[in-house]
Amino acid sequence: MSDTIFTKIINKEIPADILYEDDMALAFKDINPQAPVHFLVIPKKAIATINDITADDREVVGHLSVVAAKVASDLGVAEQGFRTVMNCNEFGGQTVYHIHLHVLAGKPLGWPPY
Ligand code: IU
Repeated sequence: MSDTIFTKIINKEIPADILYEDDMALAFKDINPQAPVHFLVIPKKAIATINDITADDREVVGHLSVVAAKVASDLGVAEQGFRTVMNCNEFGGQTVYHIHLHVLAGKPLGWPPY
């Protein structure tokens, strides 16, 4: 797949407000927050959509939730609660084709999301 802007963030070619990084994943603040706390957790491996995840990606994809909970805890929002969302393709509202877990927190969130 072609690189997205998230590859540039991973490679530190463009700045981002990074909250956490390890060998598999990166978490950074969303540039256009939809809640008082809104950050993204992305794998360093470029996977375009949920549809492109394979069995070999189980560890890295599962790790995204581990990082989401850790960063939420570090930011003091884990106990109140938060929402994770991974959009897929056009109808899912995906705009950046490098999978990412949205983590939204800091206020009671409405449901359903429309
Ligand atoms: P989506 O699920 O693909 O729609 O989410 C993409 C998100 O990436 C969206 O919330 C953007 O605000 C966010 N984002 C960002 O944080 N930094 C960027 O440089 C770009 C998009 I482009």
